[in-house]
Amino acid sequence: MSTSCFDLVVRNARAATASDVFTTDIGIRDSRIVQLGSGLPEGAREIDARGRVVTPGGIDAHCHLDQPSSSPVKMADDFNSGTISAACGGTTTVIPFAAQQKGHSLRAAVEDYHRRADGVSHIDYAFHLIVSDPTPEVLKVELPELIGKGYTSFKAYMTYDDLKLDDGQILDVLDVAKRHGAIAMLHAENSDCIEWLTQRLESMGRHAPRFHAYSRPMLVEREATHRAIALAELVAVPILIVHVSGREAIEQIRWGRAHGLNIFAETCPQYLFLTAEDLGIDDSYTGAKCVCSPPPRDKANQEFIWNGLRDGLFTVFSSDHAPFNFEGDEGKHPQGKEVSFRHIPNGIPGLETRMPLLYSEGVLKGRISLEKFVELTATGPAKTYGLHPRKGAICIGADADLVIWDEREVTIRNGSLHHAVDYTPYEGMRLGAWPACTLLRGEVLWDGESYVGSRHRGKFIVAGRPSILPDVRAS
Ligand code: DUC
Ligand code: ZN
Ligand code: ZN
Repeated sequence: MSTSCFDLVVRNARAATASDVFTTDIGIRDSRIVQLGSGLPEGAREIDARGRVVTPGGIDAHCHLDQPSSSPVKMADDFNSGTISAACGGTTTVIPFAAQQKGHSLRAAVEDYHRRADGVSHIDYAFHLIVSDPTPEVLKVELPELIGKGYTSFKAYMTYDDLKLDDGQILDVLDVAKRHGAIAMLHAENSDCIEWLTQRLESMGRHAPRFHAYSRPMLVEREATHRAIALAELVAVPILIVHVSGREAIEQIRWGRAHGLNIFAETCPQYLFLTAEDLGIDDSYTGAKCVCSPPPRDKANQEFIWNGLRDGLFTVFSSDHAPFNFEGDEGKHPQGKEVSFRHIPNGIPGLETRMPLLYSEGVLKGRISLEKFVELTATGPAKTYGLHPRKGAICIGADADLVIWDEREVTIRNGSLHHAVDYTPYEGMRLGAWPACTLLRGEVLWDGESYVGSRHRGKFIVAGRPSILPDVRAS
């Protein structure tokens, strides 16, 4: 009986990394990549990837799973359905949010979130924190302690009454990020402007979903983006602006960078493939399906986002999966009614479609290179959130998280997706690729037709210092 030195060899891969595309066999042992090269000895198992692109497993660095909401609203996906769905679309690591509730401790949020994920997740996961109540205890004790334990990123909101921080509070949390080596993610929309516009729209009887976009024009995102950059400049700390929707926020980020500031940015599929018209061109309620914040803009803004993906403005491409059903009163019909736009839960599903959409519309249509695709969907998120090079890389020592791509025609149908949400905003869209196989640490989770993974394989990953932060030795 021969004993192989590999548990698995992925043979003849056209391996794509953030810097190169090359043909190689990938030798895997004990969940990790242990050898790259041609003509590797036979493995205990073999997968022939001849003619196929193989990329690192995707990292969805902005998604919401089983995040508590105020009753009756409830997310449709928990860590079980959400992570199966992610795996079937080529994602092997998710970073959702442990959200502090005002008046409660941050530590309690993390403990609660572990109870929701541990033993349930099918793929690996780290947590971002959401800081909504930066008390002296949170700033001096809890946040530094949690950063030290591997929660090295947190989100701060400039809008939403139950989450938002004022400028002084944002300065306080940025200062903690600077001193303890974390990256702060900012949701940049001006809360007072949104409230003022919302009240005006409501007073004119304008309640339909499409007025959500009118209540959050680009100006409110532009102003808050500029303010977030100014606050970061004052503290002298890098920040990342999440879910950038179009030209005006991009211009602010370019301005910050031109002034030597370390401003990073994320965008999402909804800003490439949806427009404000998807929220309705009349007062019909189906537009509620595409209510998310910031709202999708227009075709011209989609082009600004593509340019930013191409030229390095964006480091991270995430789904911002926020899974609310359209039917039923737990989702987009709270209280079972067609409610005014201000009460429609914000968010759209997108975990499973994120990677195929960008591969198909970006790589196959010549808008971005394969290397850029890998950078945006895997390597960039891994570096930004302290998971690199264990995650987001095809290199010796990395976890064997891989996607083998099948360049075939696929029509997106919600019935074929694996999330628990009753719709997809991309219904009927025709793509040119879908994963033929998703591997997590050398185990097949998705074989191109079915989910074949076993439950509970997902592990919590302790995040390190984000590698996009300045070197500690330099400070
Ligand atoms: N906007 C957010 O900020 N989070 C969840 C979903 C959304 O639309
Ligand atoms: Zn947000
Ligand atoms: Zn979000």
